[in-house]
Amino acid sequence: MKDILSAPFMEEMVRTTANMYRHGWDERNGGNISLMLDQEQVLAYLGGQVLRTIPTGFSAPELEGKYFLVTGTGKYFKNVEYAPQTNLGLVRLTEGGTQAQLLWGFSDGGSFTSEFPAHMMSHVARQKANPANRVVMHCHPVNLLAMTYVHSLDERAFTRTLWQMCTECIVVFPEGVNVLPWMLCGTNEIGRATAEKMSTARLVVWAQHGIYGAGRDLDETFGLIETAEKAAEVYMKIAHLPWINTITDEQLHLLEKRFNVQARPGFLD
Ligand code: 2HA
Ligand code: ZN
Repeated sequence: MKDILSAPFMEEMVRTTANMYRHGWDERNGGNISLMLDQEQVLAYLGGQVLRTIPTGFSAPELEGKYFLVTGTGKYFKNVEYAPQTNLGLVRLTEGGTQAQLLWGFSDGGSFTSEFPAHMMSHVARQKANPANRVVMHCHPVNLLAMTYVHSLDERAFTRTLWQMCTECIVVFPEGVNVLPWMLCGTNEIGRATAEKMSTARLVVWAQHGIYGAGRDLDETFGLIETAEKAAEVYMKIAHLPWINTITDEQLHLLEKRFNVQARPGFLD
């Protein structure tokens, strides 16, 4: 059996958590990632022996038999690269998604992230929107967070501001961002609300908390959050200054045509 620590998906997960930490997106135990894996990918490294079974507290029949590499509750992204086996776990969902069989990791007796419901429900929503979706990522990027204190949380208004802050934004996330008002985190309720927002966009802002991103792979998802966060950073640098130039709707339409993307209907004039 090959060493799972040298699996490409493991190396990428470790690199990604380290990168996110260095961006300042994941202080202390902030943030969490789940990566959906194929059975063949997993069984190349593990015999499939179940170490223990952890109840999930929700049901997700669509995810029956699916495998996820996921960050642990209370664990620090900063530490993942030094002890992947303690800070990450690999689980298979069974019994209609109500149970998670631990196949590897959480070696100190730990468990998956407290945001597991939001992750799993978002995977269901994104798989429906695009079956190639494999990743859900949550973190606390400072400028996006700051923006939720000073900007309207209206999704059209929030999206348009981000699109106006960097030329690339409308190309990277033409569907825009969705926004949830402040809600109690770690609950099935915020999980359901996040998943509903995920059906129309790969980015969901949690006001006064952070952001959720989803995508085909870790790079795409990281890049989505990175681009939105850069736009929010520009906004936070200029929000209090006289604003004498912008990217116009006419120019945003030019970008749509040039890069063959379709902006969210109704979001451009
Ligand atoms: O896991 O980010 O939202 C820590 C969090 C909770
Ligand atoms: Zn959080």
